[in-house]
Amino acid sequence: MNRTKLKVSAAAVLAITASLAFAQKVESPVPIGVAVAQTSNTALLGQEQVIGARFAEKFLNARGGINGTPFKLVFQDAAGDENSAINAFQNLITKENVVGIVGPTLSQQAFAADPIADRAKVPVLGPSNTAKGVPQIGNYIARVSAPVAVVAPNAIRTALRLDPKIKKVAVLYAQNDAFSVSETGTFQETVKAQGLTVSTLQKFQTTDTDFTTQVTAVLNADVDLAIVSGLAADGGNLVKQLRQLGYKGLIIGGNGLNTSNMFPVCQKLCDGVIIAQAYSPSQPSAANQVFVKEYRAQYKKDPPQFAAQAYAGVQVFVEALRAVDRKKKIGTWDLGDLRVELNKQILAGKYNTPLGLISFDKEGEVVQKDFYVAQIKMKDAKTGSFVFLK
Ligand code: 1QQ
Repeated sequence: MNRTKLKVSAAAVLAITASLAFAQKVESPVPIGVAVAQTSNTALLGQEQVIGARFAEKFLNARGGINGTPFKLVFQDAAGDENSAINAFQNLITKENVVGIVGPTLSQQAFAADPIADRAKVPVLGPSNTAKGVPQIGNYIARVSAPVAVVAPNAIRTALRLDPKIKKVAVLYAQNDAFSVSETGTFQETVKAQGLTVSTLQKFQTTDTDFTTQVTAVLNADVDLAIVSGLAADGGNLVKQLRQLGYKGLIIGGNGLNTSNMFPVCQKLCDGVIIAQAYSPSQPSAANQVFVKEYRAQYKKDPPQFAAQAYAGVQVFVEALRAVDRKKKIGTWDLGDLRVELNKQILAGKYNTPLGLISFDKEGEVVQKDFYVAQIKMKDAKTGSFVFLK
């Protein structure tokens, strides 16, 4: 009798030890992963995301964090390629024990790294993954970055308002980048839907620096509008070479050119490029007014789209964590269980962000109302700004 009792309790001890080894408490401060490009050419885009995310960390922690429990952002450089994004995600999930991840910077990277988080049941919010198909990667993948299908057509409609005589269009895109391929698809459909003609379709690589072939084709096609889908360094060089070789018509840049970090590349020749926006500093939401005020005070300029979207990504995590914490104190959750609950809560909530009021559909696609178009105005070779068009 006594021996049996002893056996049972030994088994119980074993079971408890085993469950302790697997159960993992949520750390304090609560770690939220941020895997964006801090190095490589993609850092031209990622730098603004780091600023936006840091800004949200400071601002939201100063307002109580997660109902009194602070959170911290854990950064892992996802650079500009797929492997770096995969490594960053793996580190955050298995070594840093994050509750979720804001990242990566590029859709091209999301298609490689997001499935890893999805299999590990770790919620991901894409801060700038706008290609078709990103939220459909898995149940744990959502995005705060509105898709190209919704954002990009606005640039063409605005170009037509600025110059109603546009008929012939050159379309150029980076064929080695998933976002650029997706965006050019939307641009080409919109061009046709507006009754315009794609007179030449030119491809390049995001690693290209010489665009003589493509620019020559554009000049030969005698177009009124050139539409570029690429990233910041290649896109900036292409814009520069279009102008240097004598192209005079309007230029639309896609989301990959949507940063003042492109100004050092095309300098004065960036002037006039039209870019659709998923964010405006004049967004009237209370959340944005506070964001803009504090951002201006710190950086002496208006916040750019990529900063606002990264801010929104962190904010969604924090507000969803607050809701989960109200059900059961954050520090008492098992990490695996919390990640699952957090994912459900993200999809269930509504968030009053600098992008305006956003929510998600059941696939994790962002539901957002307001979109804009801006035009680059260069003051001199180095300084310029995005002027929002009515
Ligand atoms: C994507 C993008 C990039 C241009 C954002 C930095 O929209 O890869 O989806």
